[in-house]
Amino acid sequence: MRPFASCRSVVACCVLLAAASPRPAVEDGYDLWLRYRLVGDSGRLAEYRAALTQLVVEGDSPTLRAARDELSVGLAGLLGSAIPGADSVLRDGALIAGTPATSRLVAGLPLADDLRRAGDEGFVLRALRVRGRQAIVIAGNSGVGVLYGAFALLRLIQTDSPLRDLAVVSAPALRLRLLDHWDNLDGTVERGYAGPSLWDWAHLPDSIDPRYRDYARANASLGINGTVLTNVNADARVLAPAFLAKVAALAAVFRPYGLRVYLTARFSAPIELGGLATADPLDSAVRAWWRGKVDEIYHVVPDFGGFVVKANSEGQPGPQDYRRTHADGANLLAEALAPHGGIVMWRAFVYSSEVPTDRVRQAYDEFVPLDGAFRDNVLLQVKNGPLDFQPREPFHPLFGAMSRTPLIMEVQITKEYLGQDTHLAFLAPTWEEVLRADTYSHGAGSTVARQIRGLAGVANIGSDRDWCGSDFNQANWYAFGRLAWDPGLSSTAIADEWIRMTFSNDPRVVGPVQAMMLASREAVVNYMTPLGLAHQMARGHHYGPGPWVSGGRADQTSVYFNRADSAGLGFDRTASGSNAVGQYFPPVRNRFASRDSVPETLLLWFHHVRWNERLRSGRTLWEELLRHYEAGVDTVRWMERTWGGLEGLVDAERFHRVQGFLRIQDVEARWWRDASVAYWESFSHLPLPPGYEAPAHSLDWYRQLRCPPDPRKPRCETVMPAP
Ligand code: GCW
Repeated sequence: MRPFASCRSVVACCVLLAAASPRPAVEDGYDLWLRYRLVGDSGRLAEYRAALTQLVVEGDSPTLRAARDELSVGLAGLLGSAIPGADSVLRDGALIAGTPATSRLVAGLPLADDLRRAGDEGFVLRALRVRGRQAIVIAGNSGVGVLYGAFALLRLIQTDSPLRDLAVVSAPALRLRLLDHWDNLDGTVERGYAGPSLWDWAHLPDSIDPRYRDYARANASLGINGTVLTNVNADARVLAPAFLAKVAALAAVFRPYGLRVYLTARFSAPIELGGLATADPLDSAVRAWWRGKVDEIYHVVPDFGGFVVKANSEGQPGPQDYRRTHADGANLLAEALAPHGGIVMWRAFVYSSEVPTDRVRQAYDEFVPLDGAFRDNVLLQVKNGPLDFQPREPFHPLFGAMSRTPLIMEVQITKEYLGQDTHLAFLAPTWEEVLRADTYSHGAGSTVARQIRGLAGVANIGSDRDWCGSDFNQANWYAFGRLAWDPGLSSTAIADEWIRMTFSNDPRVVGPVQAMMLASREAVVNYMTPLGLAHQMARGHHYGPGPWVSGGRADQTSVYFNRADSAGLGFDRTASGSNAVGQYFPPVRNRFASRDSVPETLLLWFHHVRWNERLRSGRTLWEELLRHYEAGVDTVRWMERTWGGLEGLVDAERFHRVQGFLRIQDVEARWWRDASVAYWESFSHLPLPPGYEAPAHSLDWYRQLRCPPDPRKPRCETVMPAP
């Protein structure tokens, strides 16, 4: 078998089809979930047309103009014709939008309580009578609240919801809702699978790509209020005047949409840019340099948000280079930002191969002793799990453990470890699982969502026409934004909205696509890293299986994490092992530590289990492991069939694109299963049960496959040897 031959020809076919198409690709993905196509598949069109006959946006700030533009374009598309603006008479069906300060109509309405609940950024949507006319009102205390409300109203129409008794008050649960771009100044994107960076540094600040505005619109539609433009593996040059002018140009485009700009700060910038001999955080010249630099930034970007910093991690410079602590480093920048209201998001993603303890313990060990040592405007940015954005990890033990330091949770929207551009993996369930996890830090009910001030998502956006490299990857940008606004939303509800806005309200589409999305992440877990395994991907680019990866830096290898041996599989993190389990609060600690109560999904994360040992299911580890790999592959096949059943219900362009990627996923899910099972078999020496689909090749065959080093889309086709 040549596992990659089929996917190659499908990709080629798609390219040819696109090239042969005589008309512009209408469903090329550019419009994201803001397509605003006629609500033809809704029985409510007549109701919507009657309810929305006149657009009255009172106020004239850039943000209110953005709200007006969005409503007029959106409603014209959804309802099939433009709705007239304000004139001297208020009509039945008026859509009134504004703040009490900008709108006499809004100020005259009994909305004081609702507006109080809406806060600075929230909004009120109400159907009510205004001056004797039946109206719909979008009210906020700020322009951006109104803008968010406008998007929320459009979403209700896009998702076929009734407007008659509309009464919504919505306010974001988290203050910081940010995208983190890992974009480099040379246009490459670390772990980006959607083309080169969106930021066209070469042509900024004079030439402004219209996409920047659409990027801001998409973020505002979700309530995302900040964007970190640059990679955490930072380049000091972004802080030089020429680049700051470019940053200022982007900030000007984003500002009306409530989207603040942040940058990553390279700790050694005072040396590289300032010509100083040191970057020691306690050195007075270094402090003066950062103060001057920050003043300079605020001069050109008055609403600059602040810095994200990766320090003393994976080779990045940091305060420990000068025998100072992370708190010394963070406080240096915080001190410079404080007079301007800026913040520092200091990353907790630190681990060192020189430290002999279990890698997943190290961030907690490093930062808990520093609790209380940070300035007020420092937040510690903690990844969702203690390792590194794996298909599944337990929640990070730092959540709840830093009572005097505000935390922000970082998740990865780009699917570095989950099949990158092609594999369908809807990530909302991953994030929902963590947000709802109970840390017990302050007794029962201390969920992770309650321990954080913000959510940062490593963006999956590039300059590909469809922004995210695949139609379904867009759902992860969407889900991230919705959860950052309301961490209590369910994955099911988010998928439902996204499908209706992106594809259709037709129940024959919504039901099956929702089922696919909700099953997809567990499928990836099953065929890549079932039962709590982690970091079994190929070295470097992390694409494809590599459970045998060893050598080099130990704490980045697969064998470090799987601990496979002739006795069994899994990492003992109980008291008899690394005792990482001890970093959790008691009831959680005990649940994870005990073989009787550890969730099966995390079994091998916390325990080394004998191959023949019986699990709670009654099956042995070996049997259970095989079942999970098989289930992963079966789910992908089922997704392929389910999608195949939608032909004719989904436009042909997207139907074929998704179909092609599902074929790739099918081939690669089997590659994952077979390579992994062949490898585990070399330790367990146990037979495969009768009827089990045996690996197509020998272990040696899988081991010698080589993918190119970190290419944009690392298919292995060019290097796949003949069987
Ligand atoms: O997930 C790992 C990635 C690195 C990344 C690092 C981090 C930006 O493999 O590419 O570097 O995490 O989060 O800093």
